[in-house]
Amino acid sequence: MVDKKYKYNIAVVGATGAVGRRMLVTLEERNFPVDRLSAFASARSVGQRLPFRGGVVEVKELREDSFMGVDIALFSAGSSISKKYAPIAVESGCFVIDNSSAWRMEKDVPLIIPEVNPSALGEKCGIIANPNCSTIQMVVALKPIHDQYRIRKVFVSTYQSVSGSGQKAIEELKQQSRNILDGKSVENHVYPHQIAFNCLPHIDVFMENGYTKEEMKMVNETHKILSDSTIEISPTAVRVPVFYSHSESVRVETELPMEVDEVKGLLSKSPGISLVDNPGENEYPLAVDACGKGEVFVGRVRADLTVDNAINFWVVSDNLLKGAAYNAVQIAELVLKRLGN
Ligand code: 25A
Ligand code: L14
Repeated sequence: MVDKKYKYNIAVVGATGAVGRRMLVTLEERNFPVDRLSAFASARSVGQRLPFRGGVVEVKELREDSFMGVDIALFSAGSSISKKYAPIAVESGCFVIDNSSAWRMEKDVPLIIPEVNPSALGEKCGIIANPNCSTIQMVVALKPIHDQYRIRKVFVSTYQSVSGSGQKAIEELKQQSRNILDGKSVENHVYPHQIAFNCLPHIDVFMENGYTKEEMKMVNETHKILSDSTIEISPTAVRVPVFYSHSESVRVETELPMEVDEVKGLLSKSPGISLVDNPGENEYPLAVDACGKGEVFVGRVRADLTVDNAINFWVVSDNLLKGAAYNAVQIAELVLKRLGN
């Protein structure tokens, strides 16, 4: 395991992807104590040069012996790569922070949002899982409300950007938009239908209960992160033709009564949250404003019209940052703290 020392050898697996590139940027921006940075991807990307700290890092092909001498490995290359290579990386003595869904619900794998459940990191750990992007931004907003008023039910609809499905989906939305505006026909490869100028109530695969896997991740991961399976959650996940940042409409019912102004005060001083709630000036969270930022933006906080103990709000965050790369680097910082640095 990692020795106490000032700088660490870091590997990014899936470094050429939409999330991997932001992992490099976030390590740099947060001035993470990196000694050597290794960038891994598939054979397709070997030799590509990625910018890092004023220089470049050359991409290498991921192999079983890639983790020799690595202290912390950040994975974002999809579930099958994580299933195969995360145990190999742990075996070579490094911490793995995994962004895929492969390990999240495993009993001994901590599932961490640093503002919400840092203590779940535990004493010994090999693989640490980064939650799903839609779950992270919702739970950052739910946590202070749950602590204060005890949440009973959550109804949530998501408006998720295409970058969640990786770089190929970003290209698909661009190409389809151009073709439609030029009066040409469109092709779809990543999604089952045209995404440009459309909304798809379908993210990840359908399960037997009629919900999608993305929707069930929001239920199961929230229970695990908040250590409370009694919270009832009813999700609908929708893909919208937006490039970056996910938005969510959330309705929360609590055991104790809430005052809207009190909830706003609570949210505004909670870690990782920025309250943007000034409808008189047309100010509320927007995907285009959240893009490139690490916080979770909350607004449109208002009393429910049907019962006393419920509120509605709108929550927006950059899915590639707080939903993935930024949260992963924050977890890496927790690991360093645990090591005494
Ligand atoms: O398998 P799943 O679970 O269904 O996951 C599907 C995809 O979702 C993305 C990720 O796509 C993943 O492949 N993803 C996963 N978790 C995500 C999350 N939380 C997530 N997206 C958002 N939020 P991706 O395309 O963004 O990144 C894939 C990365 O994995 C590398 N990879 C693939 N197979 C591999 C492998 N690495 C090692 N071994 C393998 N067998 C993949 O590398 C990429 O880094 P690549 O060599 O295939 O590179 C893809 C090429 O795409 C171009 N490109 C990507 N991003 C950009 C870009 N070009 C310009 N700008 C960009 N931002 C490059 O040309 C690159 O070479
Ligand atoms: O489970 O397609 O983290 O938007 C996140 C992105 C699943 C797919 C996860 C998408 C992925 C999702």
